[in-house]
Amino acid sequence: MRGFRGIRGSLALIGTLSAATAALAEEPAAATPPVQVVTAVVGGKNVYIPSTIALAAQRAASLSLFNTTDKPHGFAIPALDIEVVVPEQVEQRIELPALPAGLYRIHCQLHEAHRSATLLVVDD
Ligand SMILES: [Cu+2]
Repeated sequence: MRGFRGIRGSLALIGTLSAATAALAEEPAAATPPVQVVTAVVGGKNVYIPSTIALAAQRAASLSLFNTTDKPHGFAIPALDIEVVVPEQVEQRIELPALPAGLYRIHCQLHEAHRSATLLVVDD
């Protein structure tokens, strides 16, 4: 039974954190830390980490794109007409507008073999 109470306690904590997150949601986007995305080589493949980037719908957000590799890489979201090139070993910020919920494909416009990612925008 102790384990069960432990889970309930954790759920209560999650509820508290959700309330805190909701309070933060009232802040303008500039006050919210950027969501961090890294381009890295994993197993010989260029990948985005994380490969699924989750954002709240209807809220502007900043992405910090850090290219840890030794080559420039792209970051394109065709549905949003976003296409940037991040030089090697550079961290670059991009601003996303408030978006409707949905799935948005992310890919590297420079390298077809670079593994793609997904922007998941959800109602909260
Ligand atoms: Cu690439």
